[in-house]
Amino acid sequence: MPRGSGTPWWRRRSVLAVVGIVIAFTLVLQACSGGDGDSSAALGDMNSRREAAGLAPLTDAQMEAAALTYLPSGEWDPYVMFASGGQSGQMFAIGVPSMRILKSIAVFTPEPWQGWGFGNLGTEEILDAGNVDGNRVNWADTHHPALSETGGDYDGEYIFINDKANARVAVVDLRDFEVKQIVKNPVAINDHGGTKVTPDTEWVIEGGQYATPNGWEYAPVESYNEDYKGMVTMWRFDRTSGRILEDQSFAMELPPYWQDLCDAGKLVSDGWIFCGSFNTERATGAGPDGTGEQFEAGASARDRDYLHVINLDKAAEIAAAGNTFDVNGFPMISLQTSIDEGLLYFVPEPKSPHGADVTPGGEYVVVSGKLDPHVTIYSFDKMQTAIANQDWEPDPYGVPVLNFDSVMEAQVEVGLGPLHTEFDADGYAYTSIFLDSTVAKWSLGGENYFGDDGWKLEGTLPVQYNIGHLVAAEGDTVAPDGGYLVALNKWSIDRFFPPGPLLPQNLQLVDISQPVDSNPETGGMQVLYDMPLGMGEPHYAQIIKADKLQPFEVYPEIGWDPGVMAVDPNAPQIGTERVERNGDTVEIWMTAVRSHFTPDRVEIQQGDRVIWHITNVDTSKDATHGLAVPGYNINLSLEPGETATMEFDATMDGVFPFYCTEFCSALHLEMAGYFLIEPSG
Ligand code: RUQ
Ligand code: CUA
Repeated sequence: MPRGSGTPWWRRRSVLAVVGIVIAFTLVLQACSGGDGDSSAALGDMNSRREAAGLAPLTDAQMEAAALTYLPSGEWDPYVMFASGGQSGQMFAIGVPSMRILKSIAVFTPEPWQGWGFGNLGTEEILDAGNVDGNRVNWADTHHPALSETGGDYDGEYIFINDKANARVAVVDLRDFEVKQIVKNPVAINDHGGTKVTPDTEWVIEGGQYATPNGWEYAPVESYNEDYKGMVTMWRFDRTSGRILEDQSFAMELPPYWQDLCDAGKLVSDGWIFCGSFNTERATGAGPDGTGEQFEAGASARDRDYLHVINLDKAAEIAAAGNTFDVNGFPMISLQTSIDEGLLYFVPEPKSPHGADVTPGGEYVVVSGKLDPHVTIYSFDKMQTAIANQDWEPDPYGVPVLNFDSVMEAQVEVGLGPLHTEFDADGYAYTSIFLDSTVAKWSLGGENYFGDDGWKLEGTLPVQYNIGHLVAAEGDTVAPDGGYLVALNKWSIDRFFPPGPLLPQNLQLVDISQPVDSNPETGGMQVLYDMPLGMGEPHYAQIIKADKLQPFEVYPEIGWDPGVMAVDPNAPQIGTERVERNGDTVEIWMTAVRSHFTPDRVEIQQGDRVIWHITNVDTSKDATHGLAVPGYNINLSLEPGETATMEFDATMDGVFPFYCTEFCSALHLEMAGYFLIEPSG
């Protein structure tokens, strides 16, 4: 467990690294400036070059920040951040500390560079699994990525992410950074409280948000209190197949409060989950005639809402025993069963709460109140005592509400509009403060951290502007790394050139490697870098040590089907290329290699059903080929070894030159072919 005493290895190393980089930088500058031995003269030299380029001069501190984020060509980032892509429906992989974008991973939204959803049947089937009542929903609002964990620590194998808009969850395999599965939640049409995973990734948590009747059936809003329901869904994950097992998953019915972000217990609280909520007022909005109260006021009227404390292990037993009812073919534990079996408890949480973050040792749950200047820290141990002592009052549905004073451990005043909290290796917590636009650093108390010296604000760092989530390196695991933190800011006014009225998000890299007393105001925190991201609004992100990731360099065998992560026995191979006709169906087996397709002329009849297989038989790193077929909305990306299949009806006649869309060789333009469709009749 991290303690306040002693300097962890990474801090010593980063201090040395800073000193080393600054010295090296100075030496280089001295060499360039004729070695006059004066670092400010060297800085002056650099600044005169900046001035000549029309840039403002740098201070020493800014020069240091630049040196701390600059990676020379060829040096890799020690960390990778996975950020949700917000309205883009995707997920972004970003190197830390350079903040270089490595990939926008196609998830819920078709993406042409990766050939995601443009004719490749494997990708179409995954996207179709996320259909809502048969409708393809081509976008998503991705919120919370969750890396798979072993023993509460990231293992680098999978990452999950939710779609808040449509209540869907996707599974990404980190061997190829591609989505393998999308599941649509059968009981809810929207979500928010996920994804989070349990410490060994047995369960992927998807909590609800805006209450609807189960299965989003129609019910008049007048019957809100009886017919509308909240939910949390527990998706069973099977690591061997890399799939969510829908038939072993279940949901829990909750009161129609609006459930918010969840977190899984760990170590001492393993087996439990915690979800915030708001709108325990059960406001239902204002109609056009002015009846009712708008949600903004109606859903924030009460002083307290409820942290949901759920006994997951016991709930899983109840679900496995079949003590459930059926919603769209999916098992759901009724609210009454949860109450009778002791699966669900509430804890009052102050003033429009947000965030529920479990400390590294699992001892405490940290909750913020959007309209309360404190974070409130609850003790898991005290919750268990309160449960054992029946120290509670029922809510209107009969759910036990534990006595606030019995379970509250501490409150720390951190600023206006606190949201989310992450942790470092030394026992400090970092909370994003939306209204103040700051990151607050505070010390954890209790015997595993700073004891009686804890529960204290240590400093605040201004960020630009209005931070939502924040993420520290491995900062929500049992063993946070510290070192780096990224503030995911919602507003970026005046920070960058404005590309029209829609401004990019501002991701700010923060150095948290320095001791509190190095800067009493900020508690040692320092902004190093501003990164504009004009691709969607990242909500949450997670940062993993890069050496925990073991991605394929090329697919292991020629003819690899990424959808099943195995060789497709029907994949075209060198020597098996052919075109076969069977009635009105034409089946093509084609290979691609630098710089040709085999065959590169295919002639069919209008009205034929086309089944087109293609394998990239190249085996060298990054030798990707594309396949574009004009007019038919087809575009594939075939990474080395990959095979894909398309199926379509040749409705249009004409001559369709198909070609490779990746500039793969000197004769890339020659990597083309003719697809001739002779008119029928
Ligand atoms: S919660 S608005 Cu991540 Cu702050 Cu979604
Ligand atoms: Cu293959 Cu260009």
